[in-house]
Amino acid sequence: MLAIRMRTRRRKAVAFATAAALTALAVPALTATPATATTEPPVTAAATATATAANSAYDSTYYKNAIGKTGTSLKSSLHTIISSQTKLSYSAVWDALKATDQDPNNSNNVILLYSGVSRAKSLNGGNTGNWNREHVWAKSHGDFGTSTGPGTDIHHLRPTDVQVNSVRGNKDFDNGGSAVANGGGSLTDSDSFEPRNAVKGDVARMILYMAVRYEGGDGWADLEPNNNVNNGSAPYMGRLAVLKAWNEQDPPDAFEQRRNQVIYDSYQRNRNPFIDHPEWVEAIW
Ligand SMILES: [Ca+2]
Ligand SMILES: [Ca+2]
Ligand SMILES: [Ca+2]
Repeated sequence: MLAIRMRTRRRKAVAFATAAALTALAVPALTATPATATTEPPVTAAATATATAANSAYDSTYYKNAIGKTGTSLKSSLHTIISSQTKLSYSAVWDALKATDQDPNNSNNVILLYSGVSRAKSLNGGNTGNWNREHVWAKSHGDFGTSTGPGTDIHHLRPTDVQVNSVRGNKDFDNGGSAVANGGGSLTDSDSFEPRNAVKGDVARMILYMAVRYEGGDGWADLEPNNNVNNGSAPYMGRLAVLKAWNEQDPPDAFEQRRNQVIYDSYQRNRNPFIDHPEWVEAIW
């Protein structure tokens, strides 16, 4: 299936985020230094309710066919909704990430996902000290590569330090391990990676977006979470129980919500439903 996949190069359908879009959402100060456990917000029902209420404008429009559903019915509706999207080429992803992951305190920089470091946008590349395009859903899990499709879907593509990206590799996500060098508090062992606390929920919601968006259509693998590590090239990502806990532990913040909005307004025209409605994780899984 994958071997015969041929894709035409899509025109870069990229409208650069306008200054208005970039500043439309208030973004609180975001430290450029790695977050620590002590900065983790407590899990509260209010946090989830706030995230839901903040995006209620989309419930009667974008999400109207999904509202009130649960389980496979909800997943199916969301799949249909979010599959209507503009697709980027892999080369266009560089500039997109410079907008979606811009440091709210320094427009010349991006925030690196795992380390929390603020680094110059101009330092994108493949060398030590550069940032590159991390596939949070590791592209080997389903072997989708970097052709236009899941491998260029910026909902799960994030700037990361080249060396930290290499340490993560294609490991599944789980708790535990030893500290990753320059990883901002991220941990790893031989078969899994645990991101720093401040982005645990972000990682969970990216993985689960991918599971809903890619259901086996268009020649791409059906991506799904499971409770394993060592998934290798199978189209699965673990561990689901841990990802669900991370979604509760780290609710969407302004940076993550702004990112979703910039992707929707200026790039892909689709949304990550779990950033708008984190409670939908439990409703489906
Ligand atoms: Ca492990
Ligand atoms: Ca977060
Ligand atoms: Ca799927």
